[in-house]
Amino acid sequence: MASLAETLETLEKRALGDLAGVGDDSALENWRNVYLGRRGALADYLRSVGQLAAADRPAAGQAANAVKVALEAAFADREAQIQALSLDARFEADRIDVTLPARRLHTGALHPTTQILRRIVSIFRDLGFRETEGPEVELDWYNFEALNIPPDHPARDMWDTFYVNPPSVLLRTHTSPVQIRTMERSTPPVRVIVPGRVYRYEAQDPSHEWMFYQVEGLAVDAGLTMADLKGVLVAFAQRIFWPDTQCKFRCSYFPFVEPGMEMDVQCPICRGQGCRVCKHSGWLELLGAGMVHPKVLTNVGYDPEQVHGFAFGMGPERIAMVTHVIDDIRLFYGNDLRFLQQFG
Ligand code: FA5
Repeated sequence: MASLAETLETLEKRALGDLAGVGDDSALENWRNVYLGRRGALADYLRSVGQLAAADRPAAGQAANAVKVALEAAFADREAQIQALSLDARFEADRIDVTLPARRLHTGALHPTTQILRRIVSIFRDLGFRETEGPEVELDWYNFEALNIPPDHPARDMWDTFYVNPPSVLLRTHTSPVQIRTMERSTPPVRVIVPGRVYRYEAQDPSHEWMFYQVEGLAVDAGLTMADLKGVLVAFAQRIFWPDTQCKFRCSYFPFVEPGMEMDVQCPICRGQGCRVCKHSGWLELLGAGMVHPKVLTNVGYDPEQVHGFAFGMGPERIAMVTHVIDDIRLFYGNDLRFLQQFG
C-alpha cells in the first residue's frame, strides 16, 4: 500500500519497474490489481489527496491522473508484448518438420482365406447363388444321416470326426449339412453358396489341416441336370483362374450324390505343361460334386420325381495355394506375420 509519504513519482517508478518484470497473463492481472485496481496503490494515493488542503488538491489530482494514464498505457504495451511472446512460443511448440519421414501406419489386412472366400462367393453371387451359413457344432443327423450316411456305414471313414457330445453332437466335417438345413426351410428353387469352417480329426501335413474352410454349393429346381452342374463349375473355374481354363470331370463317390464326381482343372500355374504344384500331371483336383441323391431330397420332404438338384464342395485354401503358389496349407493358420503380411 502506498503510504501518504510516498510521492507520486516513487509510485510511478515502482509500478513501471514491477511491470517490466511481469512475464505472463496472470502476473499482468496481478500488477493491474496492485497499482490500478479499486484498492490499488493509485486509488490509495487519490484517497490521500482528499486529506490535502483544498488549494493543493486540484494539482495533486491532475498529477495523479497523469500517472494513471501513463500506467494504463504502459500496461497496454506490456500486455501486447506478452501476447506476442506467447504467440511466438505457441508457434514454436507447434512447429512441424515437414521434411521428417512419415511415421508408418500399421494397418491390418484381410486374411488370405477371407480374401479367397470373398472372391469365390462373389463369383457364385454373379451366377445367381445366395450366400448362407450354418453351425460349426452340428448334429450327427445333419452331418451324416440326412446325407445318406447311416451309423456304421463305411463312408463315415471318409470323415474322421471330432465329437463334442458323442454320438449325436460333433464338429461338422464338411459344409454339406447346410444343404439339409437350407432345404428344410426353403421350397425350390434353391440356389445357395455356403462358406464356413470345418473340422477333421486328421494328421496335419502340407495339404491337410485339422481345421480348414469349405465352400458348399447347392441348387435344386425342376429339371436340373448334370449339364447345369458342369456349366456352373466350368464358369466358376474360368473366372477364378484363366478364362480358357480346361476342366475335367472324373467319377467319384459321395453318399449324398448320385452320380458323384470330382472336378480337376488344368493347372493354372503351368497351364497344363506340368510343374511342381500339379506334381507334373498338368491337372489339379479342385472339388467334389454330383447330383443330389434322391434319398437326400426325400429326407428333407422334397419329391425326387418333381425336383432335381446338384451340389458341390471345395477347399478354398487349396485354391489360394494354387493362385499364390503356397506349398504348405499349415502356413494359413500358423499366425506367422511374415506369411500373413504378404497378403496386405
Ligand atoms: C467333402 O467334404 C464333400 N462334402 C464335398 C461334396 C459336396 C461332394 C457336395 C459332393 C457334393 P472332401 O472330403 O473331398 O469332400 O472335401 C472337399 C474339399 O475339401 C477337398 O477337395 C479339399 O479341397 C478340401 N479338404 C478336404 N480335406 C482337407 C484337409 N484336411 N485340409 C484342407 N482341405 C481339405
